[in-house]
Amino acid sequence: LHESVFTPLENDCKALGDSIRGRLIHSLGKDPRIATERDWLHAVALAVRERMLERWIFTRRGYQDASAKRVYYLSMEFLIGRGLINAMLNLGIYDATREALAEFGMDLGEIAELEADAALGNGGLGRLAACILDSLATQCLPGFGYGIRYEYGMFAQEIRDGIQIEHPDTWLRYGNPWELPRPEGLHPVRFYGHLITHYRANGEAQHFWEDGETVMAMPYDLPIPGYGPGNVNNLRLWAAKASRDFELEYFNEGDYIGAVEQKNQSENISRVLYPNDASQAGRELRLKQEYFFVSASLQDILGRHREDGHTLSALPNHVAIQLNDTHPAIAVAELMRLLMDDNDLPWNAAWRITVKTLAYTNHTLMPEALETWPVELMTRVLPRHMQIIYDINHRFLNDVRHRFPGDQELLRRVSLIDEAGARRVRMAHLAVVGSHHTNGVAALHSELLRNTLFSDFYRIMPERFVNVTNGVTPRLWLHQANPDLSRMICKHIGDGWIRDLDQIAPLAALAENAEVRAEFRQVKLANKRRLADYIAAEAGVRVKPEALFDVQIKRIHEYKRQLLKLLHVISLYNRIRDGQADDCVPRVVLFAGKAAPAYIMAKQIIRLINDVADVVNNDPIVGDRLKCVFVPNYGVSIATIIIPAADLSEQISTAGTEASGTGNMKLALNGALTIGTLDGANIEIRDEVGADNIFIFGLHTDEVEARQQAGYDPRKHYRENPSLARCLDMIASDFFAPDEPHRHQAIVDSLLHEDRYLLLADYAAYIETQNEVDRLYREPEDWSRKAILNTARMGRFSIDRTVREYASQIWGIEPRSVKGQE
Ligand code: DL6
Repeated sequence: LHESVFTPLENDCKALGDSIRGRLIHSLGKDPRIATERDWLHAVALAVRERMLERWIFTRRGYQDASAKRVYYLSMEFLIGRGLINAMLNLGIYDATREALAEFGMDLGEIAELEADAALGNGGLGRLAACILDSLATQCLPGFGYGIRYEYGMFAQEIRDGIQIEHPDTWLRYGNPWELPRPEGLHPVRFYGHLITHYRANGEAQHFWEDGETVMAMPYDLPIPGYGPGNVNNLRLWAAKASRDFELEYFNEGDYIGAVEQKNQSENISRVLYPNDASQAGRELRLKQEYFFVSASLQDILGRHREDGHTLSALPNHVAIQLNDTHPAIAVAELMRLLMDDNDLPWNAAWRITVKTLAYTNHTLMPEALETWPVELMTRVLPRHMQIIYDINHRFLNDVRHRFPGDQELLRRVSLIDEAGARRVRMAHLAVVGSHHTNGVAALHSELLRNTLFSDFYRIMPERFVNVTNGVTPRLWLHQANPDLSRMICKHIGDGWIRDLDQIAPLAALAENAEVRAEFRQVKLANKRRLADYIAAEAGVRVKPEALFDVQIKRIHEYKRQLLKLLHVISLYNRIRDGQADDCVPRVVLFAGKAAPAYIMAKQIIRLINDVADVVNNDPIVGDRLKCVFVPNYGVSIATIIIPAADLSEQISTAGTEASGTGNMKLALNGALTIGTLDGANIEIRDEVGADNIFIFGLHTDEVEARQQAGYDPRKHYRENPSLARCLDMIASDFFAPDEPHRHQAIVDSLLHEDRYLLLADYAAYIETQNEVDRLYREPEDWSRKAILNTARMGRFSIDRTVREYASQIWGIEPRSVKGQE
C-alpha cells in the first residue's frame, strides 16, 4: 500500500502544462483569465516542485535504509538566489516547461524574472554554502543544510545621488513556493535563566539550566535538486516562534498587548540577516541568532540519529557536522550540553563525541571579522554554555601546560578567553579546540592559518589543519548563467563537463581553432549587449559592447581595493584628457557590490565611484573611450548577467587578505582574463591557467608584511609618482564633487596617512599591468585564445572537487544514489 501511493509524474510538455494549470486553479485558486504573471510563476514553481518531492522522499529513505553517514552543513548564510530556472535545468525539464508555458501565452523568461532572490547571505561565505548544497545533491552525497529562515535577507541597495540607500528585502512578501513549513517539528531553545547544581552521592556535580525564556524553532524545508539523475537533498531553515507557554503566561495575567509584544520580541530572532561581511556585529541579537539555529539543528540531528536506532557514542560514525565559519561555533558547547545534561553522558565521553563529530572552516584572517563575545554577555544569555566553555578551557590549558611546561605566554595566547581588557570568549579558538579538523579555503589561506592566526594551535595539534580550496558550481555559473557559451561548449565537446568540470579540458585544444575563437567572441559580444541593455536601464549609462568590459564585482571593502581600480580609472581619464591615450582601448569599468550599512569608509568609496563616474561619463572629450558604471543592488541574479559579459576580472586585494575569492573562479570560467595579485585562490588559478594567461602584479604576502614591519610610508609613493599624486590631488580637490569641495578628503587622508592595504605601493605595478591588458585586447585572436584557455582550465575550481575533498578528508561520507527506486 505504501509503495503504490507513489505516482511519478511525466515530464513532457503536455504533462507539465496540465500540472501548471492544475496548480494555478487547484492550489492557488486563480482563474487563468485574470491570473497575473506572478500567479503563473507560482503555478510553474509548484509544478516543478511536484517533480522533486518524490525523489526527495526517496533520497531520504535511501540514506536511511543504507544507514549512510550524513553531513550537516551549519551555516548562518545560504545565498541561493532564484530557484526556478535552476530547478528546471537540474531536473532536465527546462525546454518542456518553457513550451508548456508558451501554450498558455506566457513567456518563461519574463515570468522567471519576477522571482525574488533568496538572498540569505552577505557574499562569499553564503554563496559557497549554496554551491556546496548543489554539489552534494548532484554527487548523490548525503548532505543537508541547516540555517535561518530570515524574514528579511540581504538589504536591497539603491544608489541615490551616488549614495547607497538600504531598503528591507521583502523576499517573502508573495510567499515562497519552494518551502515546506513543518509546524510539527518544533524545538525549544532557551535563553537567559540561571544554573542550579546538584551533587550526586559520589560527589559528581550535575547542572540544571532553569527558567529564562524559551523560543520555539520551527523548520521550513527547501528541496535541493541535484543536476541530472542526482538526489534531492534538503535545506532546513529555522524560523523563531513564540512558545505557547510563554504566551499563555501573559494572557493569563490579562496582559494581552504585553503578550503580543513579547511574542514579537522572541520572533525577532529570525527577522533579519546581519548585513556584515568580514566584520563582527557584536550584538546580543546576533548571539541569540547563532545559538538559536545551532541548538535547533543539533536537537534535530540527535533526534534523527536516535530515530535511526543508533547510540550516542556512535554519533561520529553516522554524523559529520561542518561549522561554516565561527558563526555556529557555539555548537561545541551546545553539543556537550545536550550530551551531558540531557543524555547523562560523562564529560570524557561527551567530549570525544563532540570533537569527532564537528569540523570547522575558517573564511577569513581579518582581525575585525574574528568573533569574540564578552564573557558578561555569554554568561547572561547562555549561562550553561559559559560554564562549559570554562571547563573546556581549563582542561585544554592543563593539557597544553603539561606538554609545554613553563610557557605562560603560550597559555595566554591559546586560551579560549581573551583576558586583555574586558574578558571575551574567542569563538575561533573554541571551534579549533572542539573539532577534529580546521580548514582554510585556498592553499595560501590555509598556509597563513598555520603560520599566523593558528600557529600555536598548529604546533599543538598539527594533524587537525588541512586545506580545501573553494570552488563554484558549473551548473549555475556557466550552464545556467551563460546558456550560449554552454551550448557552444556542448556542441564541441559534449555535456559531461556540467557534472564533471574536469571534462571541460578538451576545449583547450579548440582555442587554437580560429572558427571556435570567432564563435566564442560572438557569444561574448551577445552577452555584452545584454549587459549593456541592463546597464542602460538600471544605471542610465549607455556603453558600447565592443569596449573592454572590466569588472570588479564583490563586497565593498578597503582590503578588496576598489579604490585602486578607481585610481586606474582616474589615471586613464587624465591620459585621455592629456591626449596621451592612443594606446588605450575603449573600456567600460563596472563596479558592483554592497557596503555594510555601518561601514562608513565603504559607503564613502561607493560615493566616490559614482562621483568619478559622473564626471567621466559626461565629459565630451572622453566619449566612448572610457565609461565607469556602478551597477546597483549586486546579488546572485545580477551576477549572472555581469559575469558572462566580462572581459577582465579584477581580483586585486592586498596579498594575504582575501581568503580565497570565488568570483575570480566564476569570471575565469566564463572566459574573462584575470588581473590580480598573488592572493587567495588567484595563485591556484594562475597555476592552472598558466602564467601567460593571467595578469599578475603587485607585492607578495611576505613583501606586504615586510613593508609593514619596516614602517610603510605611503607618502613616499605620492612624492615619487606624479600620475598617482595627480589622481589623489583631484580626489582631494573639488574636481569630482564641485558642490561639496571636501567630500572625499577622508579617503585621501586614509590613503596618505595610513594606507593599511598598500594601494599606493601597488599602484605603479597595477597601471603597468593594465597597459599590458590594453595591448593584448588589441589582438582579439590572442585575447580570445587566452580567454578560451581560462574556461578550459577551470576544472579544478568546480565545487564538486571541493566537496569530494571535504567528503573524503573531513566528513567520511560516500555517495548514495537513489536512482532506480522510483
Ligand atoms: O570561502 C568563501 C569566501 C572566500 O572566498 C572569501 O575570500 C572570504 O572573504 C569569504 N568570507 C566571508 C565572510 N568572512 N567571514 N567571516 O564571506 O568567504
